[in-house]
Amino acid sequence: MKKAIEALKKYKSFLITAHVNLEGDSIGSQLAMKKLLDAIGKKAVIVDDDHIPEHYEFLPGAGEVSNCLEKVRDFDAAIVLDCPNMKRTGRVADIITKKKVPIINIDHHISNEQFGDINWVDANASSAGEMVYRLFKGMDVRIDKGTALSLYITILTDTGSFNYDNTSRVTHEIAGELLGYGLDPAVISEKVYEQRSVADIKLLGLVLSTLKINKNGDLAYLEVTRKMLKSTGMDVSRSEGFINYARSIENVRIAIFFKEDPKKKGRISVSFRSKSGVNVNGIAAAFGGGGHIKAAGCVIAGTLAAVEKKVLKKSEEELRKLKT
Ligand SMILES: [Mn+2]
Repeated sequence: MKKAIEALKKYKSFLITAHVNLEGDSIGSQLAMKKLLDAIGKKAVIVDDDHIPEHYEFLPGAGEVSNCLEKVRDFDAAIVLDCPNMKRTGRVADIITKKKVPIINIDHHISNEQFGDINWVDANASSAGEMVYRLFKGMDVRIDKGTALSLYITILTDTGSFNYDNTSRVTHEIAGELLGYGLDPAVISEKVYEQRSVADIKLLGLVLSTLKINKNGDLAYLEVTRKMLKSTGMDVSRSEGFINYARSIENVRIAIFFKEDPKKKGRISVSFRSKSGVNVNGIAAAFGGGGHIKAAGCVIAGTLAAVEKKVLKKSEEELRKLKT
């Protein structure tokens, strides 16, 4: 953290980015980071491969996030948030590596590959946003209401509304302090979680109808196909969170969500969630991905059926290992 602070003070202009498939933590931590840099008189621009999902557009500053990668201005350092590796930034990775500027890697994924020139990785942090919060404190920069909102969103969403085991007394203390800036948790929750369209719920119905359970009843999986996305007119990002239905089934220890890539045929994104002590980071890592102990992901080339076969085999092995 000390080295990250030194770098923020040293360089003058920054490119801030985060992972593709933007969600609460990646969006909120970037917006708060930009506020921090603005406050200490630095130039900063947020550049992402993806667009901000509609239900996060209410966040202050969300409108300034650039997706025009070809128009990226000069910058003398890059800040990569919430990414275990550079690949996760999508096309932004090229822009940064071509520039050969120092990379400041700030992340809380256990699978982080220490790809930066400065690597501040804390797998115990609830969210990348919590780490940005600590920068505000460490650099003695005042948090305003808008920043408090962005930071609160990072913790709220990455802890699954304070349900996952990255939730601690400290997480609640920080969230409590942030609410003290005049935030209304019920209003925020409604904005983040209760803006679903009818098509969202129809997509959920289609996805839930694919639910399958293994023989032992400890592995449940779901899929979303290109056809489902097309018939509902939905973006794959709208299926974020559906996997929790599979995990919520009694006795299930591993839940898997297979997603056909709507942009590229023959590419499947696989999300893993676990409970009762199963480490899915290891399973995702076996396929070139990673994440956290209880939430991880990877991308595998192949047909849905072929990818499912491979991943289910590996996951069953992992579950068997736990029993012996
Ligand atoms: Mn995160």
